[in-house]
Amino acid sequence: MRIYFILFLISFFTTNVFAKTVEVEMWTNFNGEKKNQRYEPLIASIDIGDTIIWKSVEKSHNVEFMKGGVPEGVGDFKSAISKDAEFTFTIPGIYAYICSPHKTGKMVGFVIVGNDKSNLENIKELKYRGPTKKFAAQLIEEIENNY
Ligand SMILES: [Cu+2]
Repeated sequence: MRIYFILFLISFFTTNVFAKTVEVEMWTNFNGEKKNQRYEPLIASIDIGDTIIWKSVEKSHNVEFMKGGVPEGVGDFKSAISKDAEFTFTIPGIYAYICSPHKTGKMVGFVIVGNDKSNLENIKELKYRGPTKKFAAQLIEEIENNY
């Protein structure tokens, strides 16, 4: 009996048995506003082991991790346009992602995994282009102050 309890404890601490799935929506006309393309929520704070599903609520969007915008050890991720996308986050830190067709059009989002903001400086120094630059700066300020 005791061995089962020990095995249970080991599995409990090596996998997140409470792992959950969080939805982030991809919008073209968010809130009924024309060309208000964005992710909702813009910032998602999740636990290690959780999965995000990006829902293609309106077409022509995807998810692409920014180069240098993820914690060390995380590989590239780029999803198909107009399709739901899914990623399970096993490495803590901040993830910056963009929509490939709208990376200069303010379509940027962030995921914070395991309350770990240790790569915040890297996230600040990424090359955000066009109007995305100002928008990303606002979101990063919010991450810095409120997460
Ligand atoms: Cu887009």
